[in-house]
Amino acid sequence: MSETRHNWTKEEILAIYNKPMMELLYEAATVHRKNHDPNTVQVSTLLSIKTGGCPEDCGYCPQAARYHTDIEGNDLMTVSHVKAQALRAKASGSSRVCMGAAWRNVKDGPEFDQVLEMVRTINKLDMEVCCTLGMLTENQAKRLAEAGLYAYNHNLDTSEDYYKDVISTRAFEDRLETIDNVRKSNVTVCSGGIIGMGERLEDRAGMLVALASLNPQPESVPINALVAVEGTPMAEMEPVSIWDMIRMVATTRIVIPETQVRLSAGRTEMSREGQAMCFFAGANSIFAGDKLLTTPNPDVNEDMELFQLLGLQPQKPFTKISQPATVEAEDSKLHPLGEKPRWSRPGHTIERNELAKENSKLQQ
Ligand code: SAM
Ligand code: DTB
Ligand code: SF4
Repeated sequence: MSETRHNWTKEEILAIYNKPMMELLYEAATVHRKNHDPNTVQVSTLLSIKTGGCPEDCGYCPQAARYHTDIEGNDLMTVSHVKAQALRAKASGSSRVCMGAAWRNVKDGPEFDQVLEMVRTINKLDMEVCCTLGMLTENQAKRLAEAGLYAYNHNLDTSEDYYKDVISTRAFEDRLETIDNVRKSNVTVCSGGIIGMGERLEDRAGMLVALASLNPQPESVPINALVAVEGTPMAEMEPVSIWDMIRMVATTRIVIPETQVRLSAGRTEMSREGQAMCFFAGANSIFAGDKLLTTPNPDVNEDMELFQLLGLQPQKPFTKISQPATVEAEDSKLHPLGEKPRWSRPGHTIERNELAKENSKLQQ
């Protein structure tokens, strides 16, 4: 495994981001191969369980009540509806369901109890369950963990410096506090950000400094390209260039080597070749399904065609890399680079070769 560093400086990260493209791709792909199976990509399905009407003012978000977008707000989804959607996602190859709510923070009460029931229900389907519900207390994180939550998504979104230009109703520090609360439970952390919001390259690097300095680093890092939605303050932003996306994915892979880098919002604007370059640069996770939370996403069949074309396989649920220290000697034979990752879920270890077998079964 690559050595995981938590003390990256902005200057070092910028130097990586700005390397000649071929150097950057080679370095990122090398780190990727040392830490992951480069032919396996996690497929996660988003489900908006509570859409619109959010009191926050995140400048990018179509679900903020104060902006005049076309979003129709709705009540919290029922547990049976969530179960039906999760089953559909599983049938189409997803190993994870991520439930999103347009909330500022979680409030104890019947709605949170309903979310806990959703978590228990999806957990029983042998899928990873992720939630993104806004700010969370330590006690709420522990209750989600007890219900079987596998991951909690809470993005830093941008650098600490630029954060206040994007959101005024909460602070960067509040985001870190929620991530800390999640870490106090045994739920894994998913945290990343958005590019294309008018930030400088220094802000992209600053966000990666903050993510890389978390100890442990997040288990997943979603990289979103801004979906510029009419009615939001960011409606007129220039689309993100594919080259920026590739550079951001590659840099993330290098500074957060063990994480799953998720190629998140913005894939509808990317060619197949562009996405393939992102996978080569170290992206190993996508959101699948024709909708993200409220905006379009590529069709599942198109994604599966792309997987076929590239020889990629969907990752099995509960597959993650643990720390390198506790590896069985056996594994070294399987790794051309001589490194020995161990694949596990809490309380359950999958040998690297078993995993490859399981993954190829999934493809048949
Ligand atoms: N309300 C919760 C929160 O803010 O943490 C959870 C839902 S919120 C929609 C989850 C994430 O979606 C945001 O942190 C942001 O990174 C991403 N997001 C929202 N709108 C987006 C957009 N227009 N383009 C790209 N990413 C977006
Ligand atoms: C993440 O980083 N991106 C997802 C998920 N985590 C929750 C959300 C993307 C939302 C894009 C805009 C929308 O569809 O509303
Ligand atoms: Fe609300 Fe989350 Fe959208 Fe911000 S990103 S407006 S908190 S739903």
